[in-house]
This record gives sequence, structure tokens and C-alpha cells, in this order.
Amino acid sequence: MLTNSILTFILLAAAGEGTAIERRGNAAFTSYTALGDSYASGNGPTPLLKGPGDAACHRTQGSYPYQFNLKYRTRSSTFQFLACTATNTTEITEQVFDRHFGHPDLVTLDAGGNDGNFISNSLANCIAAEAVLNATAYEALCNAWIVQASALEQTLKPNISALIKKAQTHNLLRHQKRKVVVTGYAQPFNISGLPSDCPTTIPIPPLGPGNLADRVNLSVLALNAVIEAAAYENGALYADIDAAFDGHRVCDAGEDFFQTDSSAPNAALAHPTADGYLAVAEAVARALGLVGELAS
Ligand SMILES: *[C@@H]1O[C@H](CO)[C@@H](O)[C@H](O)[C@H]1NC(C)=O
Ligand SMILES: *[C@@H]1O[C@H](CO)[C@@H](O)[C@H](O)[C@H]1NC(C)=O
Ligand SMILES: *[C@@H]1O[C@H](CO)[C@@H](O)[C@H](O)[C@H]1NC(C)=O
Ligand SMILES: *[C@@H]1O[C@H](CO)[C@@H](O)[C@H](O)[C@H]1NC(C)=O
Ligand SMILES: CC(=O)N[C@H]1CO[C@H](CO)[C@@H](O)[C@@H]1O
Repeated sequence: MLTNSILTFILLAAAGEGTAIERRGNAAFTSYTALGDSYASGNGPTPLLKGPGDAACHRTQGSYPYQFNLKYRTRSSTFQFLACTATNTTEITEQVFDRHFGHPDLVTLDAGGNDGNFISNSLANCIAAEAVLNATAYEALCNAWIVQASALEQTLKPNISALIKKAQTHNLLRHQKRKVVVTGYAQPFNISGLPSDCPTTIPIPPLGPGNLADRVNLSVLALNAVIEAAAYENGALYADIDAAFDGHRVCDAGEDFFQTDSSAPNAALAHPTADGYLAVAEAVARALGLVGELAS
């Protein structure tokens, strides 16, 4: 993000005072379809969109596809938002066959976080359980889940790979391939964070190297490694969204990019905030080689 700010500064300086960066000429697509799970639908507190299925799928204005499309569309580009909360890789593959998939020249997707209930089990066993179990029972439960999660992760690649292939080729002639950007997930914790910077609204697993928060982070990194490998093997672009959360994780001094207040309306714990989703949109733009800063 720092690099981006410097770049923006240089571009602004070069353009001369008062000249806005022309983003529209930058558009990477004329037709964009967004697939994925709740990280893509944008589960969270910003307004729900009002199209068919948007409410059931928790598609929001804060989501990264919505924010990305808003900044990078041209007047004539079309946008199909098919991402849906709680979908696993098999179900996201079905989104490709939705009649609204269309003939996009750009597809973004994420997948894997709901296979075997990866995210919800991580939340339940490694975060929420701390509030109801003693330390020994909690550590045992979270550790057992992490072992199960890493075994699960190893099975995901062929399915994510098949999804990427379908997204690249569906509705195209043989040998044609469209641009697909695949995103991963973000490590929730700064394991070196100060306890005084941790939110008080959720239980926090023990921080520090080797402790549970560290192991939760590692399981996200392992999931990302599988997703990234599937993307590269198929010639898709991988957007590393995790790096964009540095300084904004749970227990960081800076603004949290994760929703941590379960009492907020439509809160979706373990999901990014609108600013977090914006950071994801920026990571997608960078993967596509688009210049300019989305954040205002
Ligand atoms: C994916 O979701 C389908 C439909 O809900 C379910 O039958 C299947 O078991 C799930 N697969 C995984 C790996 O979670
Ligand atoms: C912790 O909880 C488990 C199961 O709930 C129980 O078997 C165990 O005795 C408890 N240990 C301590 C130290 O309280
Ligand atoms: C992968 O896909 C196969 C075939 O659709 C399915 O049976 C299996 O449950 C999937 N595995 C995972 C981990 O999603
Ligand atoms: C984690 O938090 C510590 C203490 O606030 C800070 O010094 C460090 O830079 C943070 N780590 C990252 C990767 O931002
Ligand atoms: C942000 C953060 O603290 N990440 C850590 C999560 O755990 C891995 C594995 O130990 C560390 O390498 C990261 O620095």
C-alpha cells in the first residue's frame, strides 16, 4: 500500500497539480463476472444489493467485486455478480453454469474457504471455543481442527483447478481462454500484536510464535498456497490479498480490516470490513497490472 501511495504521488506530481488520474482508460474488461463465496459476495455490514438473489447470497456494496467494478468499469461494461455466501468449490463451479455467467472477458473468484466448512470450523474451534472451554480443552480442540484442516487443504487442489479451467473456458470456442483472477484469504492475527490492541468483542487465541493464533494464520497460508498453485498451473492470475492486510489484522495497532464486533448489524466475523474488501479490490487490480489507487 505504501508503494501504491508513492506511485500515486509520483503520478500526481507528473500530471501536475489538480489533474486527476484517468482511471477509466485503464479498464481491464468490457464484461466482468464475479464468482466465489462470502469473501467475494462481501458478507458484512454495508448495504445489500437489490438484484435477484442478492439478499440470499449476502452480496453487498462493500464487497470487493462491487468496489472493483465501480472503479474500473467503462460506461459500456457489464457486470454479473454471482458470488454467494457459504458456497464451497463444488457450488462455485456451478456458478459458472448459471445462465447469467454470460461471455465475460474477466472473471474473479475465490474458493476453498467453505470446503469442509474450513472457515466456520476455524472460527468455532479456534476462536469461539476459547470463551466456553478451559485452556487445555480449547487448545486440544483447535489443534485437532488444524490437523484436520491441513489434511483437507491437501485434497482441494484438483477441485479448485477444475473450477479455474471452467471459468477460463466456459462459453468460449475451443482453445480460447479468458482472464481469471483468483484470490486467497487473509491471515487474521498479528501474532506479535500488543494485547491492548486486541478487540474486546471476540475471544482472542493466545498470540506469539507457535501459539494458537500463529497456527490459525499458518492454516490460512497453507490454504492460500494450494489456491496459488492451482492458479499458476492453469495460467490464471493470483492476487495475494494477504499482504494487503499487514498492519490491519486483529491485534494490530492500525484499523482492523476484519469484522470483530458481533453486535454490529449483519456482522460477519472473520470476514473483511469494507476497507478490507477495498484492499482486496486493490490487490486484484495490481494482479491485473492496473495502476492507480482505489482508496480515496
Ligand atoms: C459442498 O456443498 C455440497 C452442497 O451443499 C455438499 O454436498 C458437499 O459435501 C460440500 N463439499 C465439501 C467438500 O464441503
Ligand atoms: C478442562 O475441560 C475438560 C473437558 O471439558 C475436562 O475434562 C478437564 O478436566 C478440564 N481441565 C481442567 C484443568 O479444568
Ligand atoms: C472434489 O470434487 C469431487 C467430485 O466433484 C467431490 O466428490 C469431492 O468431495 C470434492 N472434494 C473437495 C475437498 O471439495
Ligand atoms: C504487529 O504488531 C507489532 C506491535 O504493534 C508491530 O510492531 C508489527 O509491525 C506488526 N506486524 C506487522 C506485520 O504489521
Ligand atoms: C501477521 C502474522 O503475524 N503472521 C504470522 C502468522 O504465522 C506465520 C507462521 O508462524 C508467521 O510467519 C507470520 O508472520
